[in-house]
Amino acid sequence: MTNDTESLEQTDGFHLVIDALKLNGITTIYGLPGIPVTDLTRKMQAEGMRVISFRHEQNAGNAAAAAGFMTGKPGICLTVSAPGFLNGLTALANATTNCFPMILISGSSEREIVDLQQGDYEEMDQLAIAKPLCKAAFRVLNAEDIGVGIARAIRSAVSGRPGGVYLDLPAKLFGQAMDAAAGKASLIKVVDAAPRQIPAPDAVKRALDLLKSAKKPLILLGKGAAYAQADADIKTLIEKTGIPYLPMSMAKGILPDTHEQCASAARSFVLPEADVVLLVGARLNWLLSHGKGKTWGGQGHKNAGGQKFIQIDISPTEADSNVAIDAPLVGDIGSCVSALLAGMGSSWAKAPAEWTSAVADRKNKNVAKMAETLAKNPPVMNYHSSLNVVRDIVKANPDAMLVNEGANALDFTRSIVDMYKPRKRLDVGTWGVMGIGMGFAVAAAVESGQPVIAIEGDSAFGFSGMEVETICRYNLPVCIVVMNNNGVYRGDEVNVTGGKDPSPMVFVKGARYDKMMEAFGGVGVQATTPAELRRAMEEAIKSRKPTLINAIIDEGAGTESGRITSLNPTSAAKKK
Ligand code: ADP
Ligand code: TPW
Ligand code: MG
Repeated sequence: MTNDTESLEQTDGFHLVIDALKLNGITTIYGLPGIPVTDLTRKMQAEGMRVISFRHEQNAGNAAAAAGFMTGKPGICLTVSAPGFLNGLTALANATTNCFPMILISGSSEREIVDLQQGDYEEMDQLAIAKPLCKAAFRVLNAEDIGVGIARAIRSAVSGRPGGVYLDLPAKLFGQAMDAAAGKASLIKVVDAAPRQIPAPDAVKRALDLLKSAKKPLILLGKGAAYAQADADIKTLIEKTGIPYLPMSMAKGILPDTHEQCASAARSFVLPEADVVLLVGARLNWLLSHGKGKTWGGQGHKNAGGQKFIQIDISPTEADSNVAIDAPLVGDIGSCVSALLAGMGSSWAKAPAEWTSAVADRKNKNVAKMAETLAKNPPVMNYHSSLNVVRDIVKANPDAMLVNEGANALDFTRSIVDMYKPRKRLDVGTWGVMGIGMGFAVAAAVESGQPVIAIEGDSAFGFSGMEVETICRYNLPVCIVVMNNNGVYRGDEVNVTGGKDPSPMVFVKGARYDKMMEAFGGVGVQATTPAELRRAMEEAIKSRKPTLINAIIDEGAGTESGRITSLNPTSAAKKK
């Protein structure tokens, strides 16, 4: 029997998931197969989706998160039940922390067995576990609800403050059959998934009044500003006002770091000196010393420095999270910046020359000092002499993506390697998490089609290093540089007891990470000098072959925790 919405043909849960994703423009999946999603991955590939299959779910999840940041569409990670789900969950929580849109789709076991705790294969109440770690979590029990489930997941991930979403798909769902036409009719193409949020006119006026009163204004760009893809308006705002700006790590390149108003090299001068600070998609969290304390010119670590703040953010509850925000501007960055520009009109006065030239003086001095250090070529390669090479390579290849993790390997790369284009730099983000490297590198290559340079501490690399096989399998143009100093922060620590075990901070000395890449058919190179590093990187970019360069770094060159040594707790106990 047929009527308008019924046909002789049938569809099933597998195909409805695929059709719902494709209908919403999602064509790439990062995941790892197994019960109950093995056939789903096969069918996805058969239906024309790109399925990137990883060696560990955390890396697939990190890839999905990076894809979300780069494209503004939710990146999708697909995992198996319980342990696979948990492996992916770290990446989901990290994506949420970073405000990157991603959806973790996980298969799960039989509801009735899980709920009675009867010991099913990979039994776990995944929905309950995911909930506190992401923005939203949904479960679909019936095939006819797949369309709604995926639509809700997409909207939740990208609207408002972006973040991670969990979508639980129990095994039984995939096999459920239903009429094909009715199935098709049940799917939803999400309209305007991330609606613009226009700031209120009085909030715009308040912000402009405060900015106008500033004698020493400063603009801080965060990764929210990069994510928002409002590059042209942000550039106009900065150049029209003449205000010095500081990019946070992943905001580097929204304007080229070589821009004359970029104050990165004068950070410790502009933060305490500024009187009005305009935050664009940047939170006053630990990365900005919570907006107070010495960094900001405050007397003690709890004292504010006296700056007035304007904060552009899509989340209305972000303001006042650390210090008072005098002019919150709630809306999407594109709409907020264009409202500011409209309100400024054509006769807006530039930032006072006294301030901008003081910033320029400080900056030029520091840049000259850095140039001297970079020009040195010490007998054993260190962070400066090696990263001077990376700096040149990135300059010559501004479209390449840069992935970066580690402690010293992170901090020195961030300050030495200039970025020239928006959303090219992917790093450890808000948590300072190790392990994003290879997942981010895979997504960077897959989503951009550009060469990827991954600058990795040797410890950092170890968290996701097995994915070099994935990089070789998909033949991705990824050049990994392992900054090998034989350990975490430094490689020269010893076991103070004199016992046989090494210090907890060090690794096997002289490890050949390059051989790992060779094991899977990629190119492995050992580099002990800047010249060798340069040659190998140039060749990797040119050939687009998966490459791992084991760069030997002076094992005594680093400092504990890089730039954040002071965050290590020290004992207050008096010692005799
Ligand atoms: P950073 O670490 O670079 O300082 P954060 O991750 O702390 O940046 O801050 C990013 C901020 O950007 C978050 O508070 C988030 O709500 C905000 N945000 C993200 N996307 C948008 C957008 N499209 N419009 C406005 N704010 C956004
Ligand atoms: C998930 C703690 C911060 S940085 C780091 C660790 C272990 C590695 C630093 O050594 P690396 O870099 O990468 O060799 P370098 O150049 O200084 O020698 N576990 C997680 N996240 C974090 N941040 C840690 C541990 C950590
Ligand atoms: Mg190291």
